[in-house]
Amino acid sequence: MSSPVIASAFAKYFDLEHRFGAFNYHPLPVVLERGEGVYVWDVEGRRYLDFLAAYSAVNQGHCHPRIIRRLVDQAQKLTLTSRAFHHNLLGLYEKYLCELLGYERLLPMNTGVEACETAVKLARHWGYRVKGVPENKAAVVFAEGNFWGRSIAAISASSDPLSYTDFGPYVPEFYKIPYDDPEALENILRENPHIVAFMCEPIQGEAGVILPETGYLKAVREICSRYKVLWIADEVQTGLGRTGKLLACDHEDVKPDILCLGKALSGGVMPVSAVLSSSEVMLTLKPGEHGSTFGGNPLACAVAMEAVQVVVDENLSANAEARGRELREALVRIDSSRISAVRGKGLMNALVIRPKGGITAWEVCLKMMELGLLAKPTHHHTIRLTPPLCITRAQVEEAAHIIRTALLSLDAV
Ligand code: IF1
Repeated sequence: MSSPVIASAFAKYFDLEHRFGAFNYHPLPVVLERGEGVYVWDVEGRRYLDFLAAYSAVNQGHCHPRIIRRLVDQAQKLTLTSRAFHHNLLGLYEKYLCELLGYERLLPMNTGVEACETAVKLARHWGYRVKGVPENKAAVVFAEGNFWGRSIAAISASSDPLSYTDFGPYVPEFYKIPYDDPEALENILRENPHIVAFMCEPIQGEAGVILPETGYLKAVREICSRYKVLWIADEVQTGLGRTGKLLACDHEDVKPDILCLGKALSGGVMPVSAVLSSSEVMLTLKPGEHGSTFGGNPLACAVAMEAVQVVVDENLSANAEARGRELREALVRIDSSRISAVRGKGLMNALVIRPKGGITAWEVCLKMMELGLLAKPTHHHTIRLTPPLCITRAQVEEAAHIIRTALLSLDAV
């Protein structure tokens, strides 16, 4: 923290977390208390452009008035019935999202990791009941560099030692192949007839915004179909406008067998996730075989319908495409030897920092914070730049100016 004034104002909040919390995060030293659109404010009233957008959960912008109104209205009416009873919004919500995205059926969950885990369970079930895989032999293939959460299944699929070390034993029959490598996929499917699914992100997020070659998703689609293996697309982060299309898979006009959504499905208001698929896959589940107390609750259904309709009504996909281009153009114009790469699609972007003179991506983020922009470094010196999709051209310029100023002021050191 370079400013002692801010540090002292934040100290009591840091101190409480330090005394009573778990240390499983390393946040930037800022304490936020309010958000609106692309902006958030700290407890001292300082305003920041939010270039993390809660890891793409706040695509619609903070506290979107339509989503909050729907949340409050529904909260005053009915919040949770459990799935022991029907309620008046679940079917409407399922129909709405299925028709919008071209799927036959939807299964509601809460967090992204639950949606992904559900997809894997569903694929195993389909493997036994439809594909004819022998008992307990079902295998699932994942792409190296994947990230789908912190559950034991998710870390079993992970290739990041930080995620899985000392949390074993792991889920068996999970295999990892290189990302963006159709040949590796074909090879493993050829070798093992018990593979039921291949799961991947259309653009890898946690791995550092890794864009596959154009044609990869089409190849994955074709190979999976040929080997009668389900393709699971994890669009928890890339979905709902983030990459410039409603789904990132739309860039290659391909449709996964199982689609996982989360994050922006609620506009960042509450955890809402979903798994979509065909009847053939979804109807292998019978009562009692899967579920969740909160999954598909009335509050979530109301909020999700409104949140997705906001993405549609406000043309947020198109805005992501246009503003993303402007952002990348502005970033590549910055004349700083600290930038080693700029990449992305729509508003899922990465700025890769070349560490030198003791200045890493972390220091760049601290400097940007001081100048009024919040972003977070990930592995490999990559700073993720993923603002809410409602960002305007002027706000992109404001952000680019801050990023430029931060980099150049560090150059001067
Ligand atoms: C954290 C990153 C983002 C996801 C994809 C499923 C999930 C996620 C593609 C699980 C979650 C998160 C969680 C967040 C950090 C984060 C992240 F930095 F790891 F890479 F978004 F960019 N599939 N992503 O990205 O969803 O269960 O969390 O709702 O703090 O762990 P969840």
